Amino acid sequence: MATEQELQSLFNTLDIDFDGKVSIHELFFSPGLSAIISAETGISSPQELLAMHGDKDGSITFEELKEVVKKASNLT
Ligand SMILES: [Ca+2]
Repeated sequence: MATEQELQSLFNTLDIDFDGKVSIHELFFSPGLSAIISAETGISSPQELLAMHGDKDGSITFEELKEVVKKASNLT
C-alpha cells in the first residue's frame, strides 16, 4: 500500500531525466524501486506494466501509474 504522496516521491526518484515519465530504462536502472512498483501495481514485469498501461513511446506517467495502483487497490 502507498499514499499518493509516497507514490509521487517514488515516481520522482525513478524519473532520472525529469521528463515526467518513467521509461523501461529508468525501471531497470533502479531494480529496488522497480520491485516496489511491481508490488504496488501487482504487475511483476516492468515490460508488461509499460506495454499494458504506458504510452506509445514505452514510458508511463504518474497519472497512469496512479490509476494502475488504484485499480490494484493499493492506493491509500
Ligand atoms: Ca524519465
